Amino acid sequence: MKLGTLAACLSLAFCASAFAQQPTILKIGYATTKDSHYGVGSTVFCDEVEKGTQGRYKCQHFANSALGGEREQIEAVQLGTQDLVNTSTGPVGNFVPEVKIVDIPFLFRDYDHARKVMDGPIGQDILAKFPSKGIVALAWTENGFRHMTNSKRDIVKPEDAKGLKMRTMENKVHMDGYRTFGILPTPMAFPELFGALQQGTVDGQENPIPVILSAKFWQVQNHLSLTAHVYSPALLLLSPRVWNKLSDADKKVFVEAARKGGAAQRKKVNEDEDNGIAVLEKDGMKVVRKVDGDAFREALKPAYVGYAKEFGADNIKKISDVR
Ligand code: EAX
Repeated sequence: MKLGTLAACLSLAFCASAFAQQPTILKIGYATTKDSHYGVGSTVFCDEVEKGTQGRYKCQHFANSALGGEREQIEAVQLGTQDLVNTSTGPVGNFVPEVKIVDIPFLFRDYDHARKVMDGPIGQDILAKFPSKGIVALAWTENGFRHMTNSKRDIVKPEDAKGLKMRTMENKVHMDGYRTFGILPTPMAFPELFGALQQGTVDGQENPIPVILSAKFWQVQNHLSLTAHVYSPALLLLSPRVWNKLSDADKKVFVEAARKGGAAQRKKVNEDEDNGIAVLEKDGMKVVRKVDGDAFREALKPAYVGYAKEFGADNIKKISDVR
């Protein structure tokens, strides 16, 4: 210890900080703002990790896709150049194919159903598939049920969506399903989406209310239809480079923190669903609340033939049957 530090040790606080280990800073990234659902969930996770490790681990937040699109961020987590990403499942199936089944449109009846599946054996088994692909899945978080927006017209039934060029996530399960609605799916990374809507490269997009709010899509889209055509799960993913260095006790802290983060994120999704639609309306969006869900489900039937082939009809049924 330097002499100056020794002198400073006469004051207890200084002394403690002189001996304290420098905290490890974890880079965490997500697509939307810090006050959005992803930011709220990530903040709770980070606070819990900091508390549970007595300050040995802290986070640095990269909101608003500052570290790139979700696919890029997942790749970076896999490589270890980024520590954490709180991401939708959009591109995740390209890394861990077992995830794809939960991206099937109209698979989940409502939030209770979706959350029960994710928290139950089916969802937990999927999390266990990640390590063999070089990623650690700490917990399910949540993006929310996706709704369609566009700049052309009200969408009540699939015929209204026909011919609309809609940005989708880089997700084949979604794209196969949306084609049956008559949409022309255009996959694109999220950071490019606002500009594409603004320039009219695409007519529309689909995202949960918290994302539509946070990304201010009301500035470039005037029609919102509450189609809730697919549940969009999300995940808190950690780099194995970090995980493998953690003690067993710290691993527990991280997993428990991720679960708490996920719970907070879901709560924020609920709040946005409850209050956000009126906000979007006030901001100028025309909202279609009464969508012909049966017509959309009927249109989707041909896609389900493909889903059954790919995932097994019995596996899909196992998810539908969860009550
Ligand atoms: O995860 O790409 C998307 O539309 C996602 O829903 C968004 O990035 C939030």
